[in-house]
Amino acid sequence: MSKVILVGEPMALFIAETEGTLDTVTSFTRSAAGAEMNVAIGLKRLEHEVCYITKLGRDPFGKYLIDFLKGEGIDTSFICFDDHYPTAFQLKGKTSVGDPDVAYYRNGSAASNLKVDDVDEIDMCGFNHFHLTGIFPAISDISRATLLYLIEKAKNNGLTTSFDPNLRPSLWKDSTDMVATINKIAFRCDTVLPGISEGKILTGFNHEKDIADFYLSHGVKNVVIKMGPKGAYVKTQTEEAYIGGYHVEKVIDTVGAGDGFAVGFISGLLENKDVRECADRANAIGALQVMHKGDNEGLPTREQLFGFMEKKAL
Ligand code: KDG
Repeated sequence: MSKVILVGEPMALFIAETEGTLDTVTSFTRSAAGAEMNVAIGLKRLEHEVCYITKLGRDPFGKYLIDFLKGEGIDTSFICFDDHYPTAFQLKGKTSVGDPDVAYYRNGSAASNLKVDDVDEIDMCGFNHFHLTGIFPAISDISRATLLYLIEKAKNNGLTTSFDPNLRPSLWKDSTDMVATINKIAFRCDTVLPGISEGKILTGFNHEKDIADFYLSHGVKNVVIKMGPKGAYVKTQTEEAYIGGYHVEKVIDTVGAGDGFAVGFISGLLENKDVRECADRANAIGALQVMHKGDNEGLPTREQLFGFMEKKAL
């Protein structure tokens, strides 16, 4: 199996026990969130070796998250701690319709203070793949510089790269900066995985084929556009396909579906599958994720994934 490295900001996550606005809910369940961490967990459950880079505060949330990551079997040897800045956390509402409300407490967090100096000794030799998202460069100028440094380091070491734009407008100074930075990063990566509405914002085009062509013309090799329940559209220099989605019994929590999708596509690539098979696997994990509460609880083992995919074939 392959060795994957990721960088991101993990957060303690408090999920509301009851419906209602976040200021009125009195009871929450704690778990863990963070787009890149979700992808790390998913790839590990599919038996790839995973190493996750971040900075945590020396506080109870930092202790909780490092123990959680270790419990998931993720290599934490490149995680550093900060004595002054706290670990981030997030509140998430409970809802039966649409996306839940979220509130972030991550300004001035330890991860937003992860500097180039903290990562320059990391040896990427021996890793196969680097995955990143548009959240980490949004949390501070420091994390943005560190991410750009790590992308170059990964490329210089011959790693393949994948990028999920994961647009979070509330984390950016303005949308011009968001679009310019996200596209600058996307053009440096082999595989780009936008949602259809993100693709429209980032390129100004409305149709998935034009969005894909925009990225292909800037050097991206695989453009994979998430189309919600309809599945995915994938385009490379030589092929294109629409891959239908999986039946979802009941949507419990939409957050983390894109991370599950990324897990499916990346794991397929690492296992030398054709892009159509990668997109099919991506759709399957996206569907499994939305049927579970929490950001990473629905991410399957190999057995669970292939069992679920087989049912569609019947
Ligand atoms: O993709 C899931 C993420 O949205 C969630 O885990 C929290 O990283 C997060 C974010 O910044 O929204």
